[in-house]
Amino acid sequence: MTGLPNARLYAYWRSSASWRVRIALNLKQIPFTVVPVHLVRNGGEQKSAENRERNPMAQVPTLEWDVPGGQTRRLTQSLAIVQLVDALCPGPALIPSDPFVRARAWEIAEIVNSGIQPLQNTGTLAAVRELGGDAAKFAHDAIEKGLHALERLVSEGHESSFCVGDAPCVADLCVVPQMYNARRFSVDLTPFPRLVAIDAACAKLSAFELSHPDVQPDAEV
Ligand SMILES: N[C@@H](CCC(=O)N[C@@H](CS)C(=O)NCC(=O)O)C(=O)O
Repeated sequence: MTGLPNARLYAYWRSSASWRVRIALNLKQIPFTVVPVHLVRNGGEQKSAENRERNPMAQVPTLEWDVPGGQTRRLTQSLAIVQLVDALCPGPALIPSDPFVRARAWEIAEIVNSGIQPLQNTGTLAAVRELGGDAAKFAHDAIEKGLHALERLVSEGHESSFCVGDAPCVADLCVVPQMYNARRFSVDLTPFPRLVAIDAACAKLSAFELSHPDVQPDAEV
């Protein structure tokens, strides 16, 4: 019995926020079923009434699970979900215990979560296009700026293969999907050797392999 019985993850294969949650669940070895929500088809299934009901921002991911008494619980926002998974499920810690290392991990996670990803999200890029802007350049420049900040932070004071310690944590869960998006938007990764090395170290771990977009049930590769 896990802390999240019969977990269902409403997700899209290439959604970086969904990917963060998949890594968390896989690191904790929590069984879960992926329920695909297609972000492009039919004008975007995330905007459907069913998805709005489960996700107030009309986005993915949403995690749903059963609780005693026949009820279902639901949570949105990938980083809130990661915190809950870490608190409820045994296994490797996703959030470091040392106060400064923990704060640094959140600092890195927040640069991705609020400083980069929202600026290259499908909905934002559609709005940039509608306003007559160059969406690909907008996304490229936002990612490049964020990666410069991240490279500085992950280079400070330690030589480990991961963002802040000797094991992957919430920071790595955010950085790895963001590196995939950097490649999608043709960002030159030469100035970011530490981030490239962290991405490569994580890619070798089975929890990250299982979480990769290309192996999701709704992957279009
Ligand atoms: N802060 C949210 C971000 C969620 C988010 O931006 N989801 C994207 C996919 S990565 C989405 O659903 N985009 C479609 C849309 O906004 O219409 C989280 O961490 O869960």
